[in-house]
Amino acid sequence: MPRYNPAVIEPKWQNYWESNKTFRCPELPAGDKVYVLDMFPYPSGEGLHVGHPEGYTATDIVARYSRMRGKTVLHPMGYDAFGLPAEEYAIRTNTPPRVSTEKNIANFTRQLKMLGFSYDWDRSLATTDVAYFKWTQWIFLELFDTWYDPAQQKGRPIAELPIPSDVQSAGEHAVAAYRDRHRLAYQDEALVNWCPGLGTVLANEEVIDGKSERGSHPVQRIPLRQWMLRITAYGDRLLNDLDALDWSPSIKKLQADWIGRSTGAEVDFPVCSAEAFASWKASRATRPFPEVQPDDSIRVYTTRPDTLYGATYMVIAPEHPLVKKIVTSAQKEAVVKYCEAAAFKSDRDRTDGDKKKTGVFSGAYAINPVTGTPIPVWIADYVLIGYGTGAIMAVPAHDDRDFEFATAYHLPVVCVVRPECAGEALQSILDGTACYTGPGKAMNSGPLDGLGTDDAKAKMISILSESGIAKGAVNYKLRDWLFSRQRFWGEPFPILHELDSDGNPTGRMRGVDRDQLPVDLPHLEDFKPHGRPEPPLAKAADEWLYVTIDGKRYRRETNTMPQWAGSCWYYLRFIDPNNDKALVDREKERAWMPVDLYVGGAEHAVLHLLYARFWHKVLYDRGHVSHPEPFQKLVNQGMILGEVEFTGYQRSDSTWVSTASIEKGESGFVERATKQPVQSVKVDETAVTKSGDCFVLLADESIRVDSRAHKMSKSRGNVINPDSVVSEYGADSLRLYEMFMGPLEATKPWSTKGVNGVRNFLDRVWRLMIDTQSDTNALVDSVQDIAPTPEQNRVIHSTIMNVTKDIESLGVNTPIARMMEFVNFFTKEAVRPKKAMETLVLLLAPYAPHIAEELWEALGHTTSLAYQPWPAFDEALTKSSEVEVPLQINGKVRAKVLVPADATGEQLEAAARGHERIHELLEGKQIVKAIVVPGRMVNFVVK
Ligand code: ANZ
Repeated sequence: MPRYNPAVIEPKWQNYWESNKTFRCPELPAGDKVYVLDMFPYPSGEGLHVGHPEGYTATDIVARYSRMRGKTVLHPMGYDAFGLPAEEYAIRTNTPPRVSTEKNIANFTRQLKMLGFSYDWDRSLATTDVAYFKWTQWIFLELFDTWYDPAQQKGRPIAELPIPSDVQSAGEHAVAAYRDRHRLAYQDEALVNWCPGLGTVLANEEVIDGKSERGSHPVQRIPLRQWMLRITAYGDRLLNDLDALDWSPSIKKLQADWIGRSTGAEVDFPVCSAEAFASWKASRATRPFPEVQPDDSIRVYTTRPDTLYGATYMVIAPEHPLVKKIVTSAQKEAVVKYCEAAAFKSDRDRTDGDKKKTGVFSGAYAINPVTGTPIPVWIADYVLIGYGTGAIMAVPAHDDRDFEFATAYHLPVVCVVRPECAGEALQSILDGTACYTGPGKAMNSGPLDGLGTDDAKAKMISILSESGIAKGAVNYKLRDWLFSRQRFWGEPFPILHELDSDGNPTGRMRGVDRDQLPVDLPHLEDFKPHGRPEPPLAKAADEWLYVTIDGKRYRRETNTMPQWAGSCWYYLRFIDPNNDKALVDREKERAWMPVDLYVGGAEHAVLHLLYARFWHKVLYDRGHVSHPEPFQKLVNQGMILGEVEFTGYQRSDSTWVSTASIEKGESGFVERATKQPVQSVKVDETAVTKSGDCFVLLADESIRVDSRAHKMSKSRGNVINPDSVVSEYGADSLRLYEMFMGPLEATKPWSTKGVNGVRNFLDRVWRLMIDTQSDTNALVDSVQDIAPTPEQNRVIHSTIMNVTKDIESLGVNTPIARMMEFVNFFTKEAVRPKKAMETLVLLLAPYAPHIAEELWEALGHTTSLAYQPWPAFDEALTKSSEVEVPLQINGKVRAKVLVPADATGEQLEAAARGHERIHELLEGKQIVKAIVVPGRMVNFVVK
């Protein structure tokens, strides 16, 4: 085989690895372990895109490198295969989702194997495997069997939940209901986005402006009985435990913001009726207001209890249970209408700062507990029912949203925090014509006056707590996790609902006995949604739907779990994929966890990682895993954009205008000088050249053009298919290129030219060792079994050192440049010591494993290099033995001298004085001073 031919080499080594099970990982690590994990893909019908191999190559480099460092490496791959596309495909084509899913998995596996990743394929799994989701259901039962004990800060078995005596005495049914209310997996009426047009419930992300993202059908918020997971109980631990993780600060912040812990107070405002208010007003009575109805207090959550004196009105969410109770007959019609309209808006729309705030007066008043003054209670959808208490005290002087609302509805604004600023800015805040949200000194606030914001908050809480009106409170943005979907292609819940003798649900439920798991999906002919918010599994045959245990009849739960479920614990199953006694063997779990490196897309920075951490903590509390966190180090790979596209601009006569000479006109761009419109024209990359920071036309370098890379998308037609890159350049070139593009975390544009560049490099590596004239892989004559020269040694050792250091810190792009330098150097050497060539092959192996194995074989080895020791370096040898030092006279370089790298100052000065040219120049001059920096420079200051 004369030339480098990846089409032959790559399948050869893939077969070798597969038949020799080269990357099979032992059950337990021998010595140090490394668990290197990729976020497993959803096997879509489109196959892999070039974004996938980016992260997978980086982890493969780490896995291969670690094996060569003698570590036992667990490096598995699988598929997150439940989900909507397979089900929609099923509806369209009447293909069972399992069939299309398996076809897609087969295609993904082919592509991943084609790229030479060193996975232990014997551990592969899909979340849709019945043997896998049996354990997903098992974990659900564990969540169902757990309550959170706030005192111990820990999930405990439901059997250990203390039952209050009044519940106990109310009977078995009450006790069961009490337990159900405390489980980590519980059922609740949740407001869901119901889309009658699509016949399904949608996630918040799928709703835009009150319409479904797909098809633009109206979406309504309706209460529906749903499964919820009590992730909020773990809010503090999910937040605090971030500290010890080796994750980027930005990802930690995203998680922390999502959890959104805030501290403040809950304060009760007694409601008074409109009549009581009217009579109070008529009598011109002053404080305190007598006729409160203490039963109907509005409890608010505030982070600024220091501003209570400035609360001039209140707002309750349209869904708040008090709405019906307090609304006056005069206001009823308007209120009902308003609340109905609010039901069509998503939380995102309601809190969108750009949208106009709306609301309606309830007719009722409440008493500000510190001023004793009645303030109006409004209903407005900028207050969400799901946050805090679903009601607020509005302080328009110090809260932007309240200020905007008060301005729109002419409600009073009372400044109670004096900021540090002065002049007009201060005056408008004091007047209530501007809002100030920062800290300052309390004013108009009775006993708080003069206190700083933090002190004022604390004092207000302490004053009000004495009379039981307020207490400190913590709130989270994090909501309990809505865990059920009205879909077919998901894990069935292992839950049975008890029926009475008439076949009606009694409200009691039980988990499926664990020895009856898995609960497989029923066979369904018809997957179509039926226009009611009832899951498709309800259409299953009675044999599936109804179960009789000990003479009692039950109906199975017909919701399915969301796609997130399977990805919450797959990393545990990889450790012990065939265990049919437990989700994972304890000893193996202890040996392999936590994951040492987890790499995946930044789009999973919040939900997947938070959900998986939550499940892990529950499993930890229940004694199934040994470590409180699953993923010790996390890296998010950057997005790969399409090729850079160039755009130039032309006048109507097709002459070019530089982008420097155009500006935005009323409709599109115009030439600045003439204000005439210009047309944008796509310019081919061969017609441009780089000039400084910009691109210009090759034909006329005064014409600048725009350059931009876009997200890859089918509609833009800029998607790169890994199959075609591999068939044209080879998998090793694709792998190498994806790393060469730049730092793993950066967003980078694709460049086919760049792939060609790394392919040329691999061709040069090949020719460095292989005689391309021979029929076999004979070595070129210059490769000889001979000791390297000192200079060759310097290149070898510094390359090893730099590549090693960079891989260790996951700088996977920079080692390639080092290897290129190495190849440049040895290409010029007449004699290429075999040792040097072997070193290069071993360094290259994690990046381009196929060519590396082939060359390793050509160098005379008979086994795979996968477990060859990684080359060692001697730092002393990386330094050049001699250095060139510039010699200056009065700061001007006049000559250079070669001296031993460790020459002392005196030796260096002597060498400088002895240099022929310097000697000449110094003759007859008076040397005022000689400045000598060993290894760096000599400067003679002369007169
Ligand atoms: C009075 C106040 C005065 C507030 C002030 C802020 C500034 P974070 O920090 O995000 O937790 N709020 C409370 N519950 C709400 C709900 N269900 N819907 C919309 N807004 C709600 O925000 C807490 C603040 O958001 C609370 O503090 C409350 O307004 C508002 F100068 O109370 B504040």
